[in-house]
Amino acid sequence: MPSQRPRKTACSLPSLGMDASSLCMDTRHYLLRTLGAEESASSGNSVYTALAMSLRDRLIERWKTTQKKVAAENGKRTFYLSLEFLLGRTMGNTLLNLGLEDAARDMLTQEHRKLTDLLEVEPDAGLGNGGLGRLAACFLDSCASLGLPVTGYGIRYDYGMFRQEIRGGEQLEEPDHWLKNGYPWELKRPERVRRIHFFGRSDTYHDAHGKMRQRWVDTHDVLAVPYDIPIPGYRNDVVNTLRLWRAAATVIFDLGEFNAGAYPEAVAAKNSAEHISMVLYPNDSSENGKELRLRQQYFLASASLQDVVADWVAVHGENFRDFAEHHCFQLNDTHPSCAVPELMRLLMDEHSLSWQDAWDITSHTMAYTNHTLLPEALERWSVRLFRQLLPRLLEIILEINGRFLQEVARHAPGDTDLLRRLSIIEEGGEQMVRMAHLAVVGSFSVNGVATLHTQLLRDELFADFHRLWPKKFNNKTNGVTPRRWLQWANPGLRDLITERIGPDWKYDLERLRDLAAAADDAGFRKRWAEVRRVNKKRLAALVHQHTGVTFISEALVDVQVKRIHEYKRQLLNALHVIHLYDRIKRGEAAEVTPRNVLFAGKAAPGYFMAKRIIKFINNIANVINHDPDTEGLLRVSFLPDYRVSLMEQICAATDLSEQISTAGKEASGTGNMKFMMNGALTIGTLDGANIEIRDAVGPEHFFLFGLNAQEVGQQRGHYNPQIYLQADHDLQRVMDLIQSGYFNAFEPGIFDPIIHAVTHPQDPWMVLADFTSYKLKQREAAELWHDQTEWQRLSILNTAASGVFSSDRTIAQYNADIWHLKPLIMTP
Ligand code: T68
Repeated sequence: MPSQRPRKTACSLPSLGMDASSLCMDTRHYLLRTLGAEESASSGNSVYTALAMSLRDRLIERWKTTQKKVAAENGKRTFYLSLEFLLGRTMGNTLLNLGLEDAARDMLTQEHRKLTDLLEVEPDAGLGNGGLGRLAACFLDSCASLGLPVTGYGIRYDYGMFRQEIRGGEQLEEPDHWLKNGYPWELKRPERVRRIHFFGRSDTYHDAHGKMRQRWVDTHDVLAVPYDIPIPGYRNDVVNTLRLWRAAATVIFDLGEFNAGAYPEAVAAKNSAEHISMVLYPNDSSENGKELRLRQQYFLASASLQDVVADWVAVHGENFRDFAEHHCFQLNDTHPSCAVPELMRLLMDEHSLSWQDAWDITSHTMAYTNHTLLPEALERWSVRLFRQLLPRLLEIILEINGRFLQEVARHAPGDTDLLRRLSIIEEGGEQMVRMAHLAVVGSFSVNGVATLHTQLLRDELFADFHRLWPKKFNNKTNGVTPRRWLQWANPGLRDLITERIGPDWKYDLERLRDLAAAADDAGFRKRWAEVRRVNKKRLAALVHQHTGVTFISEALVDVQVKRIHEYKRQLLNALHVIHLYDRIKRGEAAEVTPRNVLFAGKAAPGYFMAKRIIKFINNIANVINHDPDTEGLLRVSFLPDYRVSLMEQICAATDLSEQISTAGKEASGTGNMKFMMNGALTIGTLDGANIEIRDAVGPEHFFLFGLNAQEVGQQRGHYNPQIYLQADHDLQRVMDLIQSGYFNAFEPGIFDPIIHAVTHPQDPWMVLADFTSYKLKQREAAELWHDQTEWQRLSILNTAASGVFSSDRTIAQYNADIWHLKPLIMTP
């Protein structure tokens, strides 16, 4: 019999059901057939994984359709380049966005399991430090929800942000092995691996047409392997992609060495390549200048740009004429700004474009977001390191700078000081590459993240650039995704809001305005307070479980959670806590409003003062919580291992949100928005987005205190903390108590650095300058707490005014002013 080739059959799969029984069938299938678990005795972990796989199937269906649609439309696309994506957990968000929450709950109920227990199995994907990384994650959610074709590019770190333990009041760092049980939300794409060059040298040669060209030779290469995570939009069938790169060796073993018996040497090469994506740098506001960090930065930029260029070439061949019209690269701070010289290199060295053509494309596709004004956080890399690690890139950077400075010199002949200030290369000591200057010169758009911050960029940090190119600069006030931060984190409030104003706010958060009228409805206020009370009970249980501290029921929940940094002034809050304690001790207990003060946050492992502040807070908490005089009046706790999934519980249960940075130092803040959305009142300085929060809710509904940014600037150079100490007797008592060793009885001297920091005229954060006005505002807040009618009214008004802080608004503005993408419309 002649062998017959099997007939080709069109085998299209039926769409997956979106009801509880389809979900149940699939989850059982994965549990029993893929994971090989015993149905009756399967662990939470296997059930979690099986459900995740069933959900992933439903995501992949929509992912494919979205990708086809994007290809068919052949429109412009944006690529969000970020060293950090702080995703947190994914299952809840997937259920919410796909509309499968009830189906999953019903299915699990039938199995005698609780959804809430299952969700706790998932480790947070902690691939970020704080605000900047979480912003990237909120933006991806908004882009997908608005149907914008935006792809995230990042690094798949084996170890994310360290896990924080508190022992004896001090921070201990433990590695975060978040992948140890596998990660069901990613798909490896080995067929799209890219090769990344390091070291070597730049070589001049003549091409086939006799043209003189450059190429990068004798390189040590590393492979970049992509892992894709689906990013679903909110109930719109759009699924975008977050592509994370993992480093791998080009050859697993050096066979020569291996055969010669040098096993460790042979394996070493593999290890050194894989180190690149091993661990996230845990610094949130200082650059550390480590070579490995620069390797990570270039690795991300090169892999992502090669990926995009390869897709272009596959469709358009070597014709790059329309490339700029089809692409935008949004740089999340300067961390991925190697993208500027790297795109130049790819276009010139690998695709034969002229300098001018490559520059036209690069400078019309790059857009840069700045997140900080702090000088210690502005990235500078030594020219020496660049020359060694990325010689061809340095050559291109020097050429960009040379051409740029020539243009400046034409505009301002003879102004050598201006050239020195604007140069991408800092001269003087060791030559350094100023990454922010590289990003500004190479981008068509530069934005800050809140109105004040953008103003300070224009007037101070980038004043010379702003005079040169005023139109390049724009503001995009940050936002947060209302799916995770209101709907998911606070289902009680979500349902109450929907009952009152209907469901439209879920698609347009500005509709929360309609809630304002309900603030005057006593019945509604009561239910609002009841939802918040339930949330607070849940938080109290969590705090008790992890710290042993028992919250006072019905007391004001006063919260400061964020990275520990001197500019964020956890110390100011701590001094105020000591003041409250002092009032209790000196017989004013009757005037002290019962309060639970909650702190949480991580300190960069090398940041001595931040770690000492953690110890200080823990010692204060220990003394206060064990003093019987404080019973029912004051509780203080430091919740360890602050992360996205903890904030989901905290923000829904907070009465008073502490946003107390030194004015001019916090670029925006985004925690402030999460608290407001959930009905917290804010006590804060005129800094970052606090200013816009106050404008939105009305100045009379915001506890404002402290110096403004201008006043902070004016004090610089003649700041004298002694004046503030002498003027406030309460402050003197607080400082005396600390000085007396009251909070470090068996640890002599450990808080001397703190006393020194706040009493020294060089204190850049001016903690004592703001103490008195802070104390008075805290007193106002405490008094208002006694008027629960008014407090709940303001709580509702805060939520009602929070619509503008949706990241959907932010992304719509990025799109209108910078990206100009056409939204995808998915037809069923
Ligand atoms: C934050 N920056 C800003 N940086 O501090 C905050 N830095 O005001 C703002 O709201 C937020 O960005 C979003 O715009 C950061 O979070 C970092 O995490 C970071 C990481 C590495 C190096 C430097």
